[in-house]
Order: sequence, then C-alpha cells, then structure tokens
Amino acid sequence: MKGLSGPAPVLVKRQPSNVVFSDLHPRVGNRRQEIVSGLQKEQKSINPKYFYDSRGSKLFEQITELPEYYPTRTERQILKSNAQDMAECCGQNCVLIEPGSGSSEKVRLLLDSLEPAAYVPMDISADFLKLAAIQLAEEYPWLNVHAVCTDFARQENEPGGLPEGKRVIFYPGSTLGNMKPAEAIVFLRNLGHWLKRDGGVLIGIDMHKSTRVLEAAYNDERGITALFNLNILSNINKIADANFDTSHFRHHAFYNQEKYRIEMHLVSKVNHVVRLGDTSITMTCGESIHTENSYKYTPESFQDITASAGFAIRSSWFDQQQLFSVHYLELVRTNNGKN
Ligand code: SAH
Ligand code: AVI
Repeated sequence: MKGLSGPAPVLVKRQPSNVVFSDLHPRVGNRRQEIVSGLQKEQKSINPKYFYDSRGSKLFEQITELPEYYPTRTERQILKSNAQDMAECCGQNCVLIEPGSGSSEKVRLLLDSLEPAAYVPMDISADFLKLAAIQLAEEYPWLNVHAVCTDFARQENEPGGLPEGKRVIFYPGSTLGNMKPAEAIVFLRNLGHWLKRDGGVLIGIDMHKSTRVLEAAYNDERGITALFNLNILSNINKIADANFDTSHFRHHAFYNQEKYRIEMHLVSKVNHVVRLGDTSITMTCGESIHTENSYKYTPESFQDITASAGFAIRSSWFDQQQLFSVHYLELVRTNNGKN
C-alpha cells in the first residue's frame, strides 16, 4: 500500500505484511491545555475522548458485553442481517475508513460481503489500535489494513495516501452521539470533505427510548460503566501531570429528557483541590465534572442533522424494536455538481 502524505508509516514489529501503522496523535502539551481549560469552566468538563487509554478501551469492550448495554448487540444484529444490502450501497473495492475503530469487531461482519480495497481503522487509543489492527490483518490476510492513531475530530487529520477508489466511512456504535448536535453537523460536514464524489457514510445511531432502558444501560449492576467513567481521571493523571484521587468521586449517569441525551458525570464526594501541572482546581463536595453526553435520536432529528451537514439518507436499517439504527448517507449534490 502507498505511504501517507504526512509522517512516514512505521512498520510495527512482529506484524503481518498487510498492516501499516501511522501515528498522528496530538502533542501532550496541547492535550494538557485542553483538559485544564475544560476544568476551569463553571460546569467542569472533560472531553470523552480521554476515556480511551488501553484500560479505558478494555473497559469499553466489557461494557459492550453487559446485558444492560443493548446498543452493541443490537447494532451487530442489524449489520449481520443486512450486510449484503449494505455492501450494495458501499460497492466492492471501496476504501473503508472507520473513525473510532476500537476493537474493529463490527467491521468483521461486513468484510466478506464488502471486500474493500483497504480498511483504515482510526483511533486515539494507540496501543489498543495496534493490537486490533494486527489481529484483524492476521485473520484477513487478503485485506490491506492501514491503521492511523489520531484524534478524528481534527479536520487536518484526514488520512492521506490511501489507494484510489470510492471512499466509505464506517462510523458505527453511535459514536456521533457523543457530540453535541452542532458539533455532529460540523463533524459530518468535514467527513464529507474526505469523500470523493461517489463516497458514502455507513453510520450507526442509537434511538430515543424509555428512560428506564437508557439509564440501566449507563448504570450497569456490575459497575463497569462506573469504572470506565472513573478511568478518565487515571488517564488524565498520566497525560496532564495531575493528581486526581478517584476515590473522591462517584459515577452519576442520567437521561436528560429535554436534551435527549444521557449525561455522565463524576461527582466529588468531598471538598478538595486537584493539581494539574502548575494549575490548581478546587472541587466542592457535590460538584460534578461532566464527562460524556450520549445523544439519542429520533428518525426525524437524525434526518435534520444529516440534512444540515449536506447529506441525504439513502437507506436505513433498524432492529424490530427500533432500539438502534444504521444508515447509508450520500452527499447531496447541487445543480452545478458541487457538494
Ligand atoms: N467503532 C467501535 C468502537 C466505538 S467506541 C464500535 O462501534 O464498537 C468509540 C471509539 O472511538 C473508541 O475506540 C475510542 O478510543 C475512539 N475515540 C473516541 N474519541 C475519539 C477521537 N476524538 N479521536 C479518535 N478516536 C476516538
Ligand atoms: C462510544 N460511545 C458511543 C459509548 C456511548 O454509549 O455513548 C460510550 C459509553 N459510555 C458509557 N457507556 C458507553
């Protein structure tokens, strides 16, 4: 496979010959500044991308297997049952790009029908991404795997140097739901720039449903989601020279019915001061750090988002209970043929 038009792809040791790895991860200094400014706001917040170090990625994998967490098994079922239809939308020999690829489990459900020219998993969790890419390349020796460690929200991180051909962005898991609607529109619009004229986006979206089902999915009995939430502080201790004590915080997740979103917070159990490098952050007892939104959509609200981003929904697939959905999006063309 050709190299990227950025830093040269580095061959990882002991890897099969059909995988390359590129590291476009932002510098530590920039990340620390972003984290500190979120914690200096009136409602303290941390970007959910900081959940995902190796431990966070493993905890997320455990979440996907919990009985309460319906999204993963439901989306898998939709992908399995409709792989052929989806492959027809995407076309064979496409370059399949997955922002936030995690374990790359779901793409396995499509590969045999799709036979892509290349698969480009992109993730912020570098070590987890490498292992997942190597494992996939070993299982599918015919597949070119071009793994990129990057923050997918950074527009300039468009993967370059990929093989020619139609580009399809595979964005399952309702990861779009972790962005506010306005951010989701900008993100989708930017993805549109990655597509060639005939490209498309195959995207998984979680649906609005009863508060009981939603809140159970983010408050599992085994407490894995709580560990996942608290792990964001451990990760920040490593990357921002901080001294969060996770025992001072408790997990809190609830459905905000007005905003159609699950909110995850970490609530301070005591008054205390946290240090991040030279900066001190005061936490009062009962005050929270907002760590994640997970927006749930109706067919209408998702249609609005895609239209605002310049896309049309060509096909949609649901499970019987309409818990989850997968959609194939194409860019809307104007009369002069431009997007
Ligand atoms: N696509 C997989 C994993 C979804 S979990 C699935 O559907 O099962 C979300 C994934 O996105 C995680 O692997 C996380 O590491 C990654 N991620 C989250 N924010 C990111 C960002 N800003 N840039 C790159 N990867 C990100
Ligand atoms: C990755 N993302 C779509 C998951 C979600 O459901 O919003 C992350 C997650 N947070 C708690 N549980 C799972």
